[in-house]
Amino acid sequence: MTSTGVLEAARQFACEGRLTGARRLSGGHIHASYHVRAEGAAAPGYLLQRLNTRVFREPLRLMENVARVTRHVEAGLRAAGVAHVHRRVLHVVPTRDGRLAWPQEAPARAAGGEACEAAWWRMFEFIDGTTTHLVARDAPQAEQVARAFGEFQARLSDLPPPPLHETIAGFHDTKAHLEQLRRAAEADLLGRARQCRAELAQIERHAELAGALGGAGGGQALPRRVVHNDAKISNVLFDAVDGSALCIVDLDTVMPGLALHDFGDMVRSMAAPAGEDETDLARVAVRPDHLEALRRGYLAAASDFLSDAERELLPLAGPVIAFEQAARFLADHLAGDVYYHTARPLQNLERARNQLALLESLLRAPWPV
Ligand code: GN1
Ligand code: MG
Repeated sequence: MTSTGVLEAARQFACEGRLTGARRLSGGHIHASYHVRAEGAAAPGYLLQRLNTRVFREPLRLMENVARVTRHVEAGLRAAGVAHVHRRVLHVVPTRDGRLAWPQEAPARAAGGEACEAAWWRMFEFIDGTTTHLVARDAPQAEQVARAFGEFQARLSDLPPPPLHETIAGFHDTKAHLEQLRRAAEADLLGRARQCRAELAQIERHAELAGALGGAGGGQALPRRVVHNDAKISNVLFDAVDGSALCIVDLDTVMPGLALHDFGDMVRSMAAPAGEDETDLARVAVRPDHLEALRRGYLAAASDFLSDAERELLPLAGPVIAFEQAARFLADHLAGDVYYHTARPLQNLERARNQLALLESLLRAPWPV
């Protein structure tokens, strides 16, 4: 996408100042993100995103959710007298005609004659002076992030009806992800199944994890709450100066789900010293002090609303989500890397191996008491 094309999209939004340039931001497996500079605006520029409509098929419903969630969190922060609210929650910038996203019409044919897809864009105020992390630097940082996601769930626990839209159906349906993997292996479109027999077998050995959060306390279903659904450390902005966790981002999958799925993603992204793209699997090993910090941080914010059944199943949340993510990466490898952005061949297979190493390490790690 050319810089002119990005600026053309940016100009559809009700932003202030003169837009002077756009820079592609790295990170994120799904959308393309840009920092748009604006001279003379109160905000330090804008975050413009081209939405991946293969993954999120209904951009306006998605943005309705994001707008409701951000407004609710903002109101809660203001009511609690929290300082610098504009740095602690995303702020949606609507289009000039008041819509939450801009549908860019597809040109009939691109210059090269190749068909071009329509695109949807959205904008937020940019939050500057922040950094992100792919893994937790130390146990206090892990504790802080876990508390931040717990507070996020707590703030959304009184979101007024109606329920949020389901932006991706069955998003954390672990059984469905396992089935999808089995189908991808069966179809074996690219002849890759032979090369990942060991990983497929390893997943099958842990297949019972797919139903592990299905019920507790005599088969009772766990409560559905408004949760983030992608609660990894890279979805938190930290203050570049004091290192504190400032703002939770990537709100595309905030919708009804299980609180434990969020806790599982916290464990998945912070228990080990290496992230999901690490290929040295010796580094993908659980740090027990981080596990303890995650539990402490999360319970500090969430213990008021968690049920006994949820509390009992906390130790299984990390393994379930590592299992699910391994199945998703492996299924995408088998299907030809159609879902997750990849930078090199075999990256999804390597990610699956990484998540399986994490899973084995989590299953061996003693749960802190
Ligand atoms: C995707 O776009 P990103 O990197 O925040 C994915 C998550 C996965 C994650 C793996 C909509 O998130 O579910 O856990 O990659 N998001 C979607 O890191 O599929
Ligand atoms: Mg995401």
